[in-house]
Amino acid sequence: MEGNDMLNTICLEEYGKDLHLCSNEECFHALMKLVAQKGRDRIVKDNGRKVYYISAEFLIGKLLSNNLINLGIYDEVKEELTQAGKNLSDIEELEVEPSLGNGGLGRLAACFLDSIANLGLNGDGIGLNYHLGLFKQVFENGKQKEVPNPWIGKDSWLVPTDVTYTINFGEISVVSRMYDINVYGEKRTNKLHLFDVETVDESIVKGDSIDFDKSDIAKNLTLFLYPDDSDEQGRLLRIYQQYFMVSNGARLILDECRDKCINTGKTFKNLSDLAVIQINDTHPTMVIPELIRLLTENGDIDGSPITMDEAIDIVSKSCAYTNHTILAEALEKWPVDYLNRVVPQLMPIIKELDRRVRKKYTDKSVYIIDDNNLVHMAHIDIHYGMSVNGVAKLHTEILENTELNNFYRIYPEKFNNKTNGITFRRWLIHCNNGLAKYIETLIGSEYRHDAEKLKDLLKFAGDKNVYDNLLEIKTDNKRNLAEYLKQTQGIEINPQSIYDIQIKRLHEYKRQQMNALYIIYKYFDIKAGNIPKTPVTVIFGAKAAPAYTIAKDIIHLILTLSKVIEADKDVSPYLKVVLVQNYNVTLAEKLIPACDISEQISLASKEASGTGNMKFMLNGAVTLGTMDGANVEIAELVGKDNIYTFGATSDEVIAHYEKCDYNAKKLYETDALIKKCVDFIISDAMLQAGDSHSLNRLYNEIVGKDWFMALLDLRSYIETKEKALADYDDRYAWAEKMLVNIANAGFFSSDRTIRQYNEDIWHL
Ligand code: GFP
Repeated sequence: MEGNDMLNTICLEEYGKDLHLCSNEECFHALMKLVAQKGRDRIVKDNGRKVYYISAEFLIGKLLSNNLINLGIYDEVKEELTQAGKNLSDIEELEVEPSLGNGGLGRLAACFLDSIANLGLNGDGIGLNYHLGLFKQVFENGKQKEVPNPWIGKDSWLVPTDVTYTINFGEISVVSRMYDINVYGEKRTNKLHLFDVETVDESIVKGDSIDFDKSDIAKNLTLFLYPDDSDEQGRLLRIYQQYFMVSNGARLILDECRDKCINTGKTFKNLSDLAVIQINDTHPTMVIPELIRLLTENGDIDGSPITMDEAIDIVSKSCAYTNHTILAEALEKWPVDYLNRVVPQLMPIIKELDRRVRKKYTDKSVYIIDDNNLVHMAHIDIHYGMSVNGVAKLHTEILENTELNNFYRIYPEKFNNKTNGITFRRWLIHCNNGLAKYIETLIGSEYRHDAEKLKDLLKFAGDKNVYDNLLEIKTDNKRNLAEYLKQTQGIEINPQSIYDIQIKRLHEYKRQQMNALYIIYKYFDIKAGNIPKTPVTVIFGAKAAPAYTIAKDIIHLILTLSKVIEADKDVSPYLKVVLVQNYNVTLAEKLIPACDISEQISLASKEASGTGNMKFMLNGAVTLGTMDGANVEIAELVGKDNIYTFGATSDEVIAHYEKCDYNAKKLYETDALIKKCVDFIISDAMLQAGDSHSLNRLYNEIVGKDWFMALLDLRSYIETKEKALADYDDRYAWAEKMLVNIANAGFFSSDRTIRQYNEDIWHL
């Protein structure tokens, strides 16, 4: 068939045999070739203004199917493979997922690169090539163990380039090399540039651990993302990594702009006409002083000098900052002493930036260097960038009115909101192709380019035939997930049960512990004879940061609960608890299409946006959540009948923190239900099945502190979740909620978000 032997042609060239005779490995390799061939036509000459998205994380996921979709050859390739007796998903299993991110921050960066390329915009990513990734999570004796997660194999999408720089630190210099991953879009091919150090040495990692000599920078610089920073060496290493990323990035940007200047008769004074640098969270902040340093030290393209005033002006017009959290722990502050040791060449510039702020403002809270000699990275971004954005309506309001109010009063014009989004190409068309195709039979394929068109689905409200089909697709996905978990993790779940899913980084503010307390409630309820009509499977996926003790205790609690419930034959047929091992993008792609209830239960005001919430809704799950982050916007879009909200409002929570009047112990002592649930953590059954030290520590933390107020919302959470579970049994009423959620998800396309970044900030 014409056009349908693309792969076969490559197989003949590469292996001298037909596709059907090739192994899956050979097919994978041939597919990579095909993608490279097709993507080549879309390489557009880089002229004009370009956005550089700098980020410590890019959680890109497997790329094969995504690339085929973005190149518009997915269906054809799938068909050709099927004809040859091959299966695309089997081949995809061979691909190793790049381990270059941690959570929502990194996944957002990946969705953004996808949308930038698909909208035909000129924009590349800049990050680091961590060889062993974040870490791979394995469970041993009911606890998380971290092991290296090597992902760069012979068939990786990384392409080495001849771009290299010598990067100087206080005491040493290293030589970098840039590797590229192509980002294919419908309209153009962009790049993700990942910098690496030539001397990196994986063999310094001790055995099957994530432990290594933190002082040997030349060998360890690009081993891990977020290496343990619980000691001074670890914190210094983070600064080494950050400077390495931005110094390489800054040089690349200036080199590319130099070429463009020569072609267009511009100079570095016009840098902001040629480059806009989006700083993703505070990790890349040093790009600001580094660019200023390079401009003042090296001068303009013709060698003429650039003054400090000019350099600051040029850089301030080119940089924009995105804030992703209001948690103090994540707003980085580096001791002057550390910066002096690692990047002494930047300190005079940072001091100069601070001096200028002090000259203008008396309010100490906006200084860059505080009285304790800490450098507030976000303050550099805000004073010396042209835009500051939050990532959901509520989050931006909190930044403006509370967290960054002192800055907002100085620079109201810089503040803006860009509600996050997700790429529908990965999070619907790829991961839930059955649903995507079905939607197409109802409303046509236009929604693929204009996500708002999903609203047309509302015409089918009340159509039982459509409801039957939606429910059937969901059931298929649930069966597929059950099979996948059985095959890959040996976990058995019941596809007839309700899938209630919470997948995200493990953090107390995201409140996996509150979900665990609900499970305990449910356990008692079933024990008391209240058998649910439909069994429930509560599924978690979460990694805990290696040095975050309480988060690891929560993992232990979930795994221990899972064991205790499994062993209890009165309860286990109706309630199952699962924590999948090593949650990543690949697993998310299987979990999300299969989900019935999407858990978005952060303490109001703490989750800047969330993006999992959007993926779930798009795939027909119903949200159970607090009025936090983008949940607020989801609730506005779907209406109160199609979402389950509960808990304290963000104003109430902020007031509790201000007045310091939250008292977990009192709630525990005065509410018998709460006490019963919390006490179960250290019951005989749990202590026999788990580790008493860890369970006791967590119990004490919850009763004595509960910083993220799980006990405050526990009662309303239990009530609301019970209501959602009961509603599930009215299948058509539930299907209507599914339909309304899918139909209203269009707003959360990252194509929309990127259009807004472009209109308001980038102007490409
Ligand atoms: C962070 C925030 C989320 C937000 C993402 C992307 O994600 O609320 O949606 O950034 O902006 F917390 P995590 O890294 O915490 O998952």
